[in-house]
Amino acid sequence: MLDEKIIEEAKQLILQQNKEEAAKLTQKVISEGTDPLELLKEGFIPGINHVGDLFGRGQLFLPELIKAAATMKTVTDIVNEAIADDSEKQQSQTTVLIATVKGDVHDIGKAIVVSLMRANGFVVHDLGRDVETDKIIEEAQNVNADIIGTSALLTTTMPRQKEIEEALKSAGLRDRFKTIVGGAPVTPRWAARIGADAYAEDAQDGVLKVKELLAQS
Ligand code: B1M
Repeated sequence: MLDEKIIEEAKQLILQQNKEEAAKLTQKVISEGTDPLELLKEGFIPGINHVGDLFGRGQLFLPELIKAAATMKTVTDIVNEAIADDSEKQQSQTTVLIATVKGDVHDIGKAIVVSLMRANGFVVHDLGRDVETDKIIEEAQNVNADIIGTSALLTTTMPRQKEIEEALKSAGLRDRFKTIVGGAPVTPRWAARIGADAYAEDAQDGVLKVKELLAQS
């Protein structure tokens, strides 16, 4: 369990866009043997969400949002590396293809999802961000994926997740892959509406949903 003071410090460091101190705090927590995912979940993620709220209300501007995002990226890179080091790397036969949809460059959350899935032994092909629907489907076939996972952070890019479902159907490939959708504005209702196989709230839930989908098939 993390100390309340550390959690608060993590939130503040994101708000202050203090990359160096945020990196130091993350290293310290890892070296003390505390779960770094808890630091992300309880401290840094609420911090960046608060930044997003301030930005949305016009109380903080794009340069600050970019600096806060860079701070967030630094700490998630450190955590992702720690998760990878920690894993026993027992590779399963499950292949997941992941991408942030076209028009969307948000990839901090997706990177956490990718790391945790890899740490759980899944083979993950990460196509990056701003990826065209056709490319996602083509690559899913090339790598013989079992699951296609997509992330969307903008209400304007969520429809791309629907486009993927429709493109899979028209290519006669809908039964070939299971699909998981995630991202801050995405909801279980949206997932059901577009016909995705699962919705994942966060990285841990993403791993759980992959396991559930595999158990069903
Ligand atoms: Co932008 N942005 N942003 N942004 N940004 C949001 C999303 C916004 C809500 C902020 C706000 O206004 N309140 C808003 C969207 C509003 C809307 O859609 N209605 C917004 C906007 C408007 C924009 C721009 C348009 C701003 C501009 O240019 N004027 C622009 C768009 C660029 C584009 O994509 N075309 C933009 C740009 C950026 C930055 C580049 C500066 C930066 C992104 C940097 C990067 O990712 N490399 C950025 C950031 C950092 C944010 C906020 C503040 C934080 C996002 C984040 O990293 N969260 C965000 C506010 C918010 O989301 N509340 C905001 C932390 C991360 C760990 O969480 O990504 O949600 P998240 O991932 C979670 C879960 O969602 C889930 O697990 C993750 C781990 O727990 N998950 C999955 C995600 N994908 C999953 C996939 C899965 C499973 C789970 O399976 C496949």
